[in-house]
Amino acid sequence: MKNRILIRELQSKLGETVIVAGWLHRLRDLSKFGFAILRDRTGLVQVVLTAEQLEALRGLQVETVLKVTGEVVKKQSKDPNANEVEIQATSIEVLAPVRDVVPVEINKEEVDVQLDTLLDNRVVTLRNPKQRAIFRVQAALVHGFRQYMEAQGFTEIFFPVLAGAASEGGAEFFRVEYYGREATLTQSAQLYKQITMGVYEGVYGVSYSFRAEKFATSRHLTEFNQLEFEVGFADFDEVLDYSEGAIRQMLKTVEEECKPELELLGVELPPLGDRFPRIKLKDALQAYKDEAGIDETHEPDLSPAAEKWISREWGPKHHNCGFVIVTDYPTSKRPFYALRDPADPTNTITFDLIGFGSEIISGGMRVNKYDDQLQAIKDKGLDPAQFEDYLMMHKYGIPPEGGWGLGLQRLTQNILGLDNIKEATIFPRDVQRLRP
Ligand code: AMO
Repeated sequence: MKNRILIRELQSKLGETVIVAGWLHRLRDLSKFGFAILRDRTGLVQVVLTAEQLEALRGLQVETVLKVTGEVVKKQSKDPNANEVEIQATSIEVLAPVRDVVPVEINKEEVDVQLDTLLDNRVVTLRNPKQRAIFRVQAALVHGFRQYMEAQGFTEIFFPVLAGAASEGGAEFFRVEYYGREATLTQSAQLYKQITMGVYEGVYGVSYSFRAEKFATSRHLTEFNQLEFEVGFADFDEVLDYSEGAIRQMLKTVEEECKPELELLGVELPPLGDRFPRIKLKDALQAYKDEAGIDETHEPDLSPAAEKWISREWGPKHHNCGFVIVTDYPTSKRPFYALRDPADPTNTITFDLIGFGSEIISGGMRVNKYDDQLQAIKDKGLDPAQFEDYLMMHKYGIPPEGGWGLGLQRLTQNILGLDNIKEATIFPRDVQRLRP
């Protein structure tokens, strides 16, 4: 809209006549005069209405789309230091009327409804400033990821979503009818990012991952995004360094780009310490036993409770850091492409990065020799014929390499302290939900 000013910019327009546009967030009717609170993508502003203007707005529902022309004036306030502005309206135009009462109240600080109601009404609940803020933070995380990867000189890849075979093994994949034969939705970009190691040496991308999860949990979606990364000619420590570097940049970008959003959400980002602690799985389980008194030392993985403890208590206490890198997972728990430890084939050179509550990254070094990969596929009970294209890269030479995948919605959930991952997913899909 020509000459439109964003609400965020009004502060510098004191005394000027401006045009603003947005949604009628609230109407405060004081009978002889009143205020309209207008909302745009940058915030809220109070519009002072005359008796006639108020009368004209009385019949309108909240969320009516308005164009307001008026003078920017200093807002009357009891606090002499308050520096807010408001608009003295000279004209108000309805750009789009609202047909029905909004089904849930979205103009309070919180949308005070159950999660399912929040999501059923996503079309409008997303307009609440706190809901909106969550996905601004998410966008900044991705922005930071791209900034970091570009600064390393790596190449962004756009991975396919339809594939002929499942990429992570297991049964958690969706089948799709594809011109009379069966295709799957990719569980990750794993096979494709590895294939590009024969060319680009360092790649990254934002992928769509689909998992036919059997149960709804507070940390699992059936569709989510992974920030994918793969690098050649690098050793394990370098792969870990890249994961730490990316997260540091991502949180820095959030701080730079999303100050108002963090303030609105009342969130302080997790501590990052000097270096993310790196600990072997067996030592992490031992610490959990020694310090938290819970013995899971016989387990091949960290339980959700152990993940929470190590990243929210152990990491902050010992390293002033909410991110903990756990390494050395057993071969039985890792996929067919995980490189085995030459000193102990029951162990893999892999890691999970536990980020302030739960696992957010999984990764490690990969098998890069043809015979080893063929054997590993067979050892996992998979059919090598399904992996013909993938094995072609091993046949024709890829460097020693490693990488990782970061669950975007998990990271958003954890740094913002949201109870359920669906709150960190703009249009979540889970076992029950396929709308809106
Ligand atoms: P993995 O299966 O561990 O590894 O997934 C990587 C990261 O993605 C997130 N994640 C999920 N988020 C929401 N809902 C789910 N159902 C879900 N499942 C996983 C987590 C997890 O850490 N190819 C490997 C990565 C690699 O080795 O490069 C992979 O997909 O944050």
